[in-house]
Amino acid sequence: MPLTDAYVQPERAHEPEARYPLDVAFCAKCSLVQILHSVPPEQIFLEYSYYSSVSRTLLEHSRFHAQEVIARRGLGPDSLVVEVASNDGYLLQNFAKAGIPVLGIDPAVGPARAAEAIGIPTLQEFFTSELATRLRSEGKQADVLLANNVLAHVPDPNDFVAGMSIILREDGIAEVEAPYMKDLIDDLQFDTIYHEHLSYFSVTAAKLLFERHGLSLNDLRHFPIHGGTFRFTLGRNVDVSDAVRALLIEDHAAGLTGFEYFRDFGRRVTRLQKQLRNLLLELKAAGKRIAAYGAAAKGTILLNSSGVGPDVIDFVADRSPYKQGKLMPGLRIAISPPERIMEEMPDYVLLLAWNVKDEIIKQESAYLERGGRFIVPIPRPVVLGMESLGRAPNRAASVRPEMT
Ligand code: JHZ
Repeated sequence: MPLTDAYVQPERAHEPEARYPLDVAFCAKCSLVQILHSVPPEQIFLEYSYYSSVSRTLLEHSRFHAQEVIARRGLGPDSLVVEVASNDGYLLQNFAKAGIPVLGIDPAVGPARAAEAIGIPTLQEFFTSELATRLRSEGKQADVLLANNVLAHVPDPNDFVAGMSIILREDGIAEVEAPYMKDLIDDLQFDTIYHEHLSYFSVTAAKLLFERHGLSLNDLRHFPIHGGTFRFTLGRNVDVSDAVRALLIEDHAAGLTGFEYFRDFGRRVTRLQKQLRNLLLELKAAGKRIAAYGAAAKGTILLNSSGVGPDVIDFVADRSPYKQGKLMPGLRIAISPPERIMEEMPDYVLLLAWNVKDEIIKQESAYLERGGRFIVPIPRPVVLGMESLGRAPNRAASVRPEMT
């Protein structure tokens, strides 16, 4: 597969593009699922075009997170909130607005600059135990340490969590959000497996990792964001909630700690890819015009692994100005502003950013009202029109049954 975030400038379209092996494996010792081939992080994250603030769903999720932590921990002007992978300041801005000192850490040049521009002090660096030691020696330790959607991205999770332990105050808490591997497997979210994501966590695997570095997994909460995510609350004190205990039992009962659970994943993924491709080709053969929405990293994997290219998809709509005008990596479909959907009225729009489906469908309601349809690819291809969204109750639902 190509690198998911390596959007291609049109003037470089004739140049060949690097592709890397993408295999995923299960460790019978620690239950961690990992990809086997890693790409140097500098190659992925320095020129990074993922800006968290583009998604309102994520902004809202983050605002609630901040409000809840501020209240629970009684944070004020004497506290310090440190966030690793602070991106464009999407989360820390909520603490800063409440007058709480913050420090962001993120290696991505563009997003780190965007954070600085809104007044979020940001260290443009990778977070490691070495950096944590340096910050601690400068007297910087966190009352609250946040690390959302980053644990899966680091090549050395042990060093990363060791760093978390170093920078956390004795009585501080860390909150870590990571996609839940069970949601990935059960809902066939195979397109979230890519080189940016090196590890995929069950609760069991996450707990083992945290504990190895003196951090107790004391609480957790599940959120639908990104297709299913756990927010883990960690501390140096051991105060494990019933929710954690229940989830560890559930991990085991579901079989996440053994290989059997994963055995038919590849076959199910291949079937889904075939269903999607057949559906799209059938529509195309019937003369339908198809676009896609969301130049998401996962979209790169979905399109490339299913062999769906510019012969099928006319363009990919995306609100991010950092992606517009470029081409999707690999099969190279042009990325355009979402307005093009209403201008061209394709018959179908394939929702590559299926995790923010509700936000996008709401935003594109005029498209649906004019007869447009969305194809949601995951966990199985489904066509959504006005009827199936319950807005024209007298007509039959247009959900297409799974194709075999
Ligand atoms: P979105 C990223 O994955 C990469 P991606 C990363 N590695 C990670 O871990 C996950 O996030 C969590 C656009 N959009 O968020 C914005 C609109 O155009 O699903 C994005 O390009 N209009 C950090 O890239 C894309 O869709 C909208 O209304 O798969 C969504 O990408 C909305 C809501 C989004 O993450």
